[in-house]
Amino acid sequence: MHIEEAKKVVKKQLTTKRYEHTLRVCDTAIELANHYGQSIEKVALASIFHDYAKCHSKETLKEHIISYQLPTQLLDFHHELWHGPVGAKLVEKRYDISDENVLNAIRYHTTGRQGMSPIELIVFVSDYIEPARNFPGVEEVRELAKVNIETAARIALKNTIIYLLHKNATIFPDTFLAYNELTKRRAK
Ligand code: DGI
Ligand code: FE
Ligand code: FE
Repeated sequence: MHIEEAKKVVKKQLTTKRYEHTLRVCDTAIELANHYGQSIEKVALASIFHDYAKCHSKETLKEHIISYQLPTQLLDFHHELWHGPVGAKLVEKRYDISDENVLNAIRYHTTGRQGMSPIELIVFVSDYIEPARNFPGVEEVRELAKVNIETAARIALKNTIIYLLHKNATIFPDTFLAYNELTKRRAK
């Protein structure tokens, strides 16, 4: 699917605010793809679709997790984590997108996971640093993004884990697995 067509399709699924976030993530991700010599097409497609299911109700997301037999472990965690895996599945089914790199970048954009590819890392970090984000610590991640994408992702994960701990929230295992892997690699 071409990027312009993908934008049209996604625009219909999202609120204006969410669609504008999506376009900023896409621009950020294209810049990083250029910087790291990764496929512009794949990174753009994944970032345009990353929040495809974000505006679905909690009930609808839950129904999709059950009917598509996505990991039911998701249902034991915050519903904020559901739109990535559901979005990946819907995009695969509805638009015949089959590239695993693109689908994984959509699927894991919220939690991260162990073994993220460069394309997944770029989408993950771009979602965190797009220009309208103002999380505490985001500026450090913006600066790191062009120095070392793995370090940028590690700090984004660290900040999110700290934020969740302060809220007494649970942390999905994939988030810890991603953080641990990137931290071990850094220590070497
Ligand atoms: O969809 P977006 O708002 O653009 O961003 P996102 O898909 O990264 O959603 C991020 C939110 O999910 C973030 O504010 C924290 C929340 N969240 C809840 N539980 C977890 C979690 N994030 C991670 N990484 N891991 C969790 O277990
Ligand atoms: Fe998201
Ligand atoms: Fe997003």
